[in-house]
Amino acid sequence: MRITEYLKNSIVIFDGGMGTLLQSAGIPSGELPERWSISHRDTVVGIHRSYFDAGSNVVSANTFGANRLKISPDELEEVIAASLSCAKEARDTSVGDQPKWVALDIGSTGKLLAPLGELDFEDAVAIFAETVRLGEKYGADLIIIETMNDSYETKAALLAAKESSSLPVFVTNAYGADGKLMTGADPKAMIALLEGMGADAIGVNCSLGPKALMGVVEQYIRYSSLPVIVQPNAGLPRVSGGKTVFDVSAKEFAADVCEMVRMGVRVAGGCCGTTPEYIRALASLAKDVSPVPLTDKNISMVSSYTHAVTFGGSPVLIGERINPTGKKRFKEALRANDMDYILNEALAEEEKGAHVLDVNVGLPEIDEPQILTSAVKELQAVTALPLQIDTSDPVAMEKALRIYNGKAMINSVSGKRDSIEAVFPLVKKYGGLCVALTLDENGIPETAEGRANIARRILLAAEEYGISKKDIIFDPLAMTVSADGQAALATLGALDIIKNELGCLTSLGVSNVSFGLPSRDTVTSTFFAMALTKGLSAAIMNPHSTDMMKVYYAFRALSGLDENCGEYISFASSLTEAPQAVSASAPTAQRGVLSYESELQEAIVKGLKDRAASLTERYIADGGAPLDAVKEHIIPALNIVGEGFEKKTVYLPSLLMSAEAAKSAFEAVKSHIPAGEAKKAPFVLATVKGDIHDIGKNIVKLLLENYGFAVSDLGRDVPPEVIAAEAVRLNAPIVGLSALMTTTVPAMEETVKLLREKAPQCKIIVGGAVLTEEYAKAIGADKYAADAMEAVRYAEELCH
Ligand code: B1M
Repeated sequence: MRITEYLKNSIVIFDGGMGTLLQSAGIPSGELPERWSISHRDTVVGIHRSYFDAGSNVVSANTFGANRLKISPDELEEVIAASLSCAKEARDTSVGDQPKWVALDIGSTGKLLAPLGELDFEDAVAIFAETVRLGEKYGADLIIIETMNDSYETKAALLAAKESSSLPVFVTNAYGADGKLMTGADPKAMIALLEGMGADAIGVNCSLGPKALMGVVEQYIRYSSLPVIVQPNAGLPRVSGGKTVFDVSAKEFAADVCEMVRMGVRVAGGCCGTTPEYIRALASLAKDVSPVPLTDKNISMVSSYTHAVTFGGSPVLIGERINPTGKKRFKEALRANDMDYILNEALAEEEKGAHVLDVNVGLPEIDEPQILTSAVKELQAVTALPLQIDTSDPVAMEKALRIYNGKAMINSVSGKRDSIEAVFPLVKKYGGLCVALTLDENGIPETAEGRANIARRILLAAEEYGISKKDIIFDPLAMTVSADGQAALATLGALDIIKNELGCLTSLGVSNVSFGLPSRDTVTSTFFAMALTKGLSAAIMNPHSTDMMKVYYAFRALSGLDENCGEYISFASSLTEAPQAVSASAPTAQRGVLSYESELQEAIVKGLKDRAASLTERYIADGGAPLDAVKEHIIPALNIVGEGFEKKTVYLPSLLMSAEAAKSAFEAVKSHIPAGEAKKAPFVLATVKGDIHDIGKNIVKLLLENYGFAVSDLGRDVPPEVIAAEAVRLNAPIVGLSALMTTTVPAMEETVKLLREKAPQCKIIVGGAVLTEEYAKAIGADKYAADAMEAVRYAEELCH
């Protein structure tokens, strides 16, 4: 029986940790565990068998790291074949008579995907696809994608699994103590993404002990319609007496995980630190629990890499401004491939309160698939809002949906056969909430009933493609009221039928209704209010229109959606402070709503690379000293992001984008400070081992060179031996070390020690955000420099 059939009415027990058991069996640190399926076959078979004997229905083959990045292509097939054969032998020779399956286990590649890291999304898909094909070839019954802490890599792995095999796919993510993935996604975002793409079971693994995961698990049970998986660690690992130990006992683990099974979890097992003893205890408790029936939660969601937006409750505002229609400046920007213009529009709409951003870059003379894809890539690097992919070109739509990091809104399908055949397969494959326009080959029906009939036909077609009603949102088409006095009423009539008779979501591009009339905002916002009272779920609208936002906030307050009218009151007070609605392209100061001290700071905080560089150029052209740009703008901007990161309001992707923007600003500064002639002593400079922060170190280098020092910059993450060897080679009188993290100060200390031993002639300057005078003394450095200039002054003193 396929495991997905069995799961419909049963609880499935997975296995527990593999790595901890291999360590107990003596695997040396640094050796790839997957190779043991060949070199220590009996050990691996024995571990799998002990899990089956303990009551597991599924064991995960020893393939967690079996991918081309870690194992050469020649060896990969042999490793995967051997690993699956170990698992199958264990299945065939174990004692229990429970149903048993073996899973191809897929873990992270260990690389971050672009733009956060170097790995291209499609390369990641190809890497996973190779493993998947081999897994299916060598007899896996299912695939488990696990311990993923980045939504984008999870998407790449799931896409590869769906495209390259017909096996059931289970997916689990590793959440931090804050209930989010490392790159920021919360459980609802992952549920939206993975359900949309057709995973068979989803959930949580690794991370923390079962108690600490309870909140995340509850969310999966509440929002997911799929079977939920839980495979926690036996608590957080810690090192004691040179060994890794876990604090949660088998008994406690089994009781906690079984409690989750009673709450509705359908697939349970363990991760790091759990052993067959844990699984035996869990299986014996879980066998007396009746599975909680699976229910369709019927929640309509779209998502970004951080969060989901739910439809059907409070109205959803979809920003309409990333669209060239009627916008000369936007068209020019598109032709010139000026992404900053689009990014600024997006950020301005976000600031004004949009929940989703429509992205339309359709111009006849541009390469729409290419521009739409790059706009989506760049947008998702600077905004956390979900996107609506708006195009009539199915090639562009597919390309954009593929690389979108989340579950997108898709704009649009219509009742035309061609449109349904082009768009619905994409909705099914990539997931999405699809806007369906109530028009067909005969045009737009004039009557409400005519439009509702098209909606009915679209719903039937969606069902044929296996697309759920919750993933369709109908747009009954707002027509221009100045051309037809009955137009708005027909739209509202259709909306009423679609919402109340068909029980479906609705969306309207409201602005069209007022075309050709004076004071358009008055008409549009009144129409918006009328539509909201008929139950409109979402509007594609201009969030810069104060009239529209007034209606939105007042509607929420009047509908009991705004506790104590709090949001309405704060919106109303912001109106008195900043009464004007100004376009995104206006300078920040005019927008009057931001608290950054300069546009340059804002550009860095928001991760706008090109803008940061051009503003730096402008600052210097206007007479600003290049180094003041660093001191007054670049560093304070990074401090804002750093604080946000600490408070968990900013996630790693944004931190990286800001760092990139700071770098490009810094490059601009650099081009205005020519290096002085290297006439002074050699200066060895490095960021210490384990630390990849190099912005501060690069500033130190720039200044030193400017003062004539011959800097040998060893880069970042540099081992003590390399630094010492360079100091010896150059007989350098000074070495400068930078460290930005508490965790890398010990590496600095180690480097200082080694330098004292190997290059006793040199003086050592240390710096970096976490260091203090006392720290510097304690680790034996000669000098602590609070900033780059202090480092230069000290070097000057030494060399005179
Ligand atoms: Co990260 N990061 N980061 N980060 N990052 C910090 C340092 C952090 C304080 C943020 C926070 O939580 N508030 C925190 C460390 C916490 C701690 O240990 N106390 C942190 C963390 C935790 C991390 C990661 C672990 C996040 C993760 O992956 N979960 C990860 C670490 C990866 C690693 O190193 N192994 C990480 C990654 C990154 C990015 C890659 C995204 C990026 C770095 C990009 C790059 O450098 N190429 C980044 C950034 C940008 C920051 C913040 C926001 C800014 C750092 C910076 O460039 N400041 C930072 C928060 C903050 O500091 N506000 C943060 C501007 C720079 C000019 O200042 O380097 O201090 P600074 O240099 C100054 C002086 O200190 C001095 O001169 C410079 C100015 O004149 N100075 C010297 C520096 N070195 C000197 C040497 C000298 C003399 C003076 O003589 C030789």
